[in-house]
Amino acid sequence: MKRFSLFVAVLLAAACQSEAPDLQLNDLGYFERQGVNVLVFSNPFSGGFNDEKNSGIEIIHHGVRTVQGGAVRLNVTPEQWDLVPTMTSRVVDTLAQTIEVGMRFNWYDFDSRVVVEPKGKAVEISVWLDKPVPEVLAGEAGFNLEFLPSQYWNKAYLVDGKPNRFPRYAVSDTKVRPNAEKVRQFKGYRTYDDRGTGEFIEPLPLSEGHEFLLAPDDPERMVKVTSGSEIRLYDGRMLAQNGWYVLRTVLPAGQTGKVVSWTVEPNAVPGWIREPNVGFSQMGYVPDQPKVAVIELDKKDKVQAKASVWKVEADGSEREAFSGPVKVWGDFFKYNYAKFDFTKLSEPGVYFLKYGDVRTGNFIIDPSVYDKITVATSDVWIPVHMNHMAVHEAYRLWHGEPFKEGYLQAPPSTDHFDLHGQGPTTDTRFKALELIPGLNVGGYFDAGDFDIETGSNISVVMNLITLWERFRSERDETFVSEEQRYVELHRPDGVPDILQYIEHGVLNLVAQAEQIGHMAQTLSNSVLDNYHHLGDAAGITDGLHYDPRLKPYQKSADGKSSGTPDDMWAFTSRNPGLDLQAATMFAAASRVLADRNPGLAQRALKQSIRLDEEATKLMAADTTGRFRRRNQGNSFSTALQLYVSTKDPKYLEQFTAGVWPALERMPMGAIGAALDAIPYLDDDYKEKLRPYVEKYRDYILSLEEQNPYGVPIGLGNWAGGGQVTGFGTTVCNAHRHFPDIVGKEHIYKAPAWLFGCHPYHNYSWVAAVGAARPKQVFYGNNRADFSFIPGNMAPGLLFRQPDHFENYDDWPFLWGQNEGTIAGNTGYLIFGETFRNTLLE
Ligand SMILES: [Ca+2]
Ligand SMILES: [Ca+2]
Ligand SMILES: [Ca+2]
Repeated sequence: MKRFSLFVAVLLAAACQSEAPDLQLNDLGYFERQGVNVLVFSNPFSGGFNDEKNSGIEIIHHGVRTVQGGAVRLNVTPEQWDLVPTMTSRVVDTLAQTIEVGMRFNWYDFDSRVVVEPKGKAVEISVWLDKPVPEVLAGEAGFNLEFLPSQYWNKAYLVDGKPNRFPRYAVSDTKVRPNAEKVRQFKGYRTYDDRGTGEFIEPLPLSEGHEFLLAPDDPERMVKVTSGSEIRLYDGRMLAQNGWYVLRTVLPAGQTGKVVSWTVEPNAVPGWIREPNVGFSQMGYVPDQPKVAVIELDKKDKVQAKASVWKVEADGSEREAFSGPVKVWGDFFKYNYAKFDFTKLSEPGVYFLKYGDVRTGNFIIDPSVYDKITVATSDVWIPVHMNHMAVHEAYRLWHGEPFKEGYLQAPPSTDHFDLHGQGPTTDTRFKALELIPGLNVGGYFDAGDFDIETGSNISVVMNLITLWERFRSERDETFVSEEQRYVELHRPDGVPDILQYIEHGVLNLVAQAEQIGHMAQTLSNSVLDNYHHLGDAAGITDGLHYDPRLKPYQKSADGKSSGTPDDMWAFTSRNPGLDLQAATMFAAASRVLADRNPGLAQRALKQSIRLDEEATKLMAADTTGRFRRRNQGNSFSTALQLYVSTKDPKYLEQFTAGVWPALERMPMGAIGAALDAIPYLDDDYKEKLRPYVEKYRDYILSLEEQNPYGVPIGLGNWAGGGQVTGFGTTVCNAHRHFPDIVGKEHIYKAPAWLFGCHPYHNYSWVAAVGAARPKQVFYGNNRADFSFIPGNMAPGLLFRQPDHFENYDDWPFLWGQNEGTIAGNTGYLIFGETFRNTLLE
């Protein structure tokens, strides 16, 4: 009997395997079989932030993008600022079923080609050279392919049959080599601090051989890689926490033609169908709102006719509370979508959904579910991002006081690594590398990094002012002492937190205006090796003034300075557009801070008037037109701010002269700001706005045709969470002012998306906010701990060409999907408060 069933099983397995189709080139230009997608430079390396672990040859394996970075690279484990190849050509040959990509490293005048073609269930990847590897890169250039650590760690692998296990943490062997042998990094910067040794670190291989079988213990992750050349496995996390496991073959020196060839066979589970992703709001629902789950389905999956809602009773038992039809919505990119409407269910309680074999986490129906959606952001995320302060929470130190040594003038003609640069002059009274006094006060860390991005900080203060003026939240859960440079979370101190947060932002910005004379672009790192810092911000620099007369790492006798060139720099090229934005913000801040901190309010108003005059003159005198063009966008909303602050009718004229043309030119872009003006203008203005609100309603309805979620879904390399909160705020305001045009049912779409009703998985995008399952990992400054900072809203759903959406929740390191920014998260606060107040009306 036993023998018989084994025999049948073998027969069945053989039948399945012979039926499983081979990899084929599809219409979208990648190789496909059920469970396996092999993409060849559908996403080329961009070079902007360099290696983002999003490019080259990629494999989406049973729905998860577990392999990327396939390309000729110059390092055993490339870091984010190592050189990436430029794609010079990409030819998809549908007849020959091949994809060929040309790659070039300009700096080294080094060209190569990679050809990928299907061989049954595998692909053959070959590297071709028309000229030999340049001598300086011999032994350095190789073909690399990278595997996602969180999907492989603790799993087994076989090398030429010998068993091994992928390490959970980076603990392999390294060697050091002289800096002279280091391949150039981005713009000539260095990602590492060599501590005076003159040497860089290179990881040594974990294993080497000709046949690697990865994850034989996990059929969804199993991949076989074979080659006539030697393949080595490295752990990229040895150099950078965001490194991946790298398989690599060094290109042979002095050879041309086909120099390396690999066969890569990703296993496909026979008959695999992706598990349905049932999207619902992890925050739950208020009783009278629409309640619609969106179910994301494999196109090969059969849609179930019905779904149900189950109630968890007070004694722990479960009963079906509602059952209803599932309606097919249709295809959107890779998957098929269906909706399940359970609006009729309104009794408060604890529920979960059942669709086929899927049982979701639980959610609540109750009038109070949205009451606390902004609390984690305002009580934790915002204060944790306060610069120049020590931030404590109960037993925990989030960070000590950073940058005690202050900021130096950035030298002219500095091409920076975080999208900034210092122009040919300083535009200030300071010499290159001279200390600019008084800048180490106030301000907010930009995002997952620690610079003070001036534009973002201006937006933050404006967002906080908007919050204060619209909602007057007196919430006091944070102790802030600028004198002690000390913040303690969850300790009320008698002052509304928002006013303290506004004050903290203004302190830095007003110091910039006073000390520099205008707004800096950014206060940022001078060296790349501390820009990628993770952990306590107080340790980024040594806190001692840089003295070039001392040797690096040497301290002065008085202990106040050091020879380590780690001090932060102020990038001070003047941009009058930024000065104007600051002038608007200072005007608003002066009215909000007048009672709380009259001295600071006066300083802000003085800078507002001065910057406004100077910047206006500079822009008028500008013959190149670059300032005017750059700053055309916001003029009418700026005029509104100035009108509210000063009541000067000339600003009202400027506003009305700007708003109507803007509404004609970009109706969806301008409507939010136009609605914001209603409380300050007369009834005629509101009536004149009506047809534009009707257009906006049509836009809201058109989104329901565009995708199954009814919100704008961004396709950029920074996911569109901010677009969704902006949309949510505008829909709420449109409904509040024109309820006859924009019905209340539309206001619930943005929160549903934010809290779990979206593609890929159904976790809330906001850290620690959402009942059963908020996201677990974010790209905060604690990302090395695979953690989060509560209240962070992730950008969310990242699009990868040509048809893949993703949001890793076991790997925090892709900023485009998991970072939070100070402007974005204060935008989330505005959305949250607007939504909550709209519900109350
Ligand atoms: Ca930054
Ligand atoms: Ca407080
Ligand atoms: Ca220093």
